[in-house]
Amino acid sequence: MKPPFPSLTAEEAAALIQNDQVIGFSGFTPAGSPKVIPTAIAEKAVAEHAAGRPFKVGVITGASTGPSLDGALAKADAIKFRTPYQSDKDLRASINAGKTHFFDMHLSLLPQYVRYGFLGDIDWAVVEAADVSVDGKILLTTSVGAAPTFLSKAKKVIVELNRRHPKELLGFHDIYEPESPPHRRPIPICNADDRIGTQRVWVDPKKIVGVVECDRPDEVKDFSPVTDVTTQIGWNVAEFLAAEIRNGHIPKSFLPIQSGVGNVANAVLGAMGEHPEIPRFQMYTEVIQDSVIELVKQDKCGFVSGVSLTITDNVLQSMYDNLDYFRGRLILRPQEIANNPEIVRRIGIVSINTALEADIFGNINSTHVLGQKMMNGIGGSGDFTRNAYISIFTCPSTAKGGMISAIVPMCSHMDHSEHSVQVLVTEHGVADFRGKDPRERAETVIQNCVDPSYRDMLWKYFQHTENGHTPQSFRTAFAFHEAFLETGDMHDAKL
Ligand code: 0RQ
Repeated sequence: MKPPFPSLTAEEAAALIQNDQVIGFSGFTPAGSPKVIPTAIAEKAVAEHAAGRPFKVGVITGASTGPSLDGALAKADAIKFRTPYQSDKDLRASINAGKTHFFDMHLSLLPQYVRYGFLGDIDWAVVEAADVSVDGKILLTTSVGAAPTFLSKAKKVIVELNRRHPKELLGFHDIYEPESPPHRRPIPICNADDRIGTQRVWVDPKKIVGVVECDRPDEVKDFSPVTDVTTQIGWNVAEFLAAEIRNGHIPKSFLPIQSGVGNVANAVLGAMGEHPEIPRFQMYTEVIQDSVIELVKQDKCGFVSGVSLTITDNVLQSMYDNLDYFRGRLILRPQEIANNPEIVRRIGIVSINTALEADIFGNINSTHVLGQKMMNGIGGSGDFTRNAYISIFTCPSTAKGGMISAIVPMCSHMDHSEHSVQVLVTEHGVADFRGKDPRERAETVIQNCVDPSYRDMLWKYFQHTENGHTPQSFRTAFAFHEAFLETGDMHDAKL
């Protein structure tokens, strides 16, 4: 059936976008982000630049996107500013070269920033949909993200109707936007599987200027295969949680799990699925990765609430082939609900996120390689960590073939402080910080988590630095980083 709004080509849609405008794109990770319209906007930018005219737009999305959005626009030098998260190599290079203004935000805050007007006017919402009705009801696809807020705040809307996604997705979304203060009420979610909103997003149909049809898969990359190191990290997390059930810190019925993004997170979930003492559990998380779908299929995960189905094409297809099985076991929510601190604290989430770097006192760097280069962004890790029942960070103890120790005297950038981080897990073991002062924390981390080749160096740093409640030496706190920049090996640190 023909869509009830003017049918546009991607190029006709791109022609409507003017230099300096701000676009709110749907999507959260590559899941559910428009593909053909942003690529056409990038092509327009190239043509405008060739004609000697300026063309850059402000780009806001739910989280990261894929190569047809962030990649294409970054390559075309078409991004004026970007928020709140990214993971595209071309965009990352442009950000780290100081060419693209990027501000890294807690993902739960993005929709209210837009709603409060902190980011200025939103000229366009460009939203991927599985269906759109004549009265403006939009059925989203593989993510919700911040799309409802973009749709309500944007002056005009273009829908990218992606035929790849079936209309039977109706019922997999739960759309709810909180009121702004001083009128905000409690968000009525008390269990991971509570439904509180509508199945589709409503937008004033007068704002919809057209519909671009396409048939394009999401651009979710395959994960690296699990390694001995990531498997051991996963097993250490699962053992720790099993012990917490045994000793009564966690109820026998277990608590909802949040799990971060990336290769390590994927391996952790695999181990949780296999551990005999981890009971069937629910997830109240943000990104639903391949490993979660596997756990739902096995019924080890009884219900998952998330923001996006960040799953590879084959896994998504296997889900679409069995949608009735997943109905009632999986729900997609806006990021400000999925990551909401009020709900995270209320329902008692066990958060598991990945660190790039940790220091011996339990501070965490999730974002900046060697303190300077942006990797992806803080994402939802802060939303969950600060408010969790137990907050866990994981990481391999070394990076770059052992030349980098992921555990250093002082983090080169700090995203999560010692006040929010309760447990650190590497392939070597677990450091439990609860009830420990900074000196006790350092001893536990060095004993249990550090790679053996760096252990004596960190003991030396700690034991020769006697001063204060948190012993630090300004002279040598960054000796590990300096050594890597000078020789390519942190083992050369001069302590
Ligand atoms: O680089 O690929 O060039 O070798 O960092 O490392 O071990 O593959 O880690 O895929 O699990 O991602 C923190 C980036 C981990 C991710 C991060 C290098 C290492 C490699 C990646 P190469 P791995 P993962 C909710 C939660 C923030 C957002 C978040 C992330 C690359 O988990 O973006 O938590 N988290 N969101 O070699 C220099 C170090 C390093 C290092 C690793 N100490 N120094 N480089 N690397 N440690 C979800 C969302 O918010 C959407």
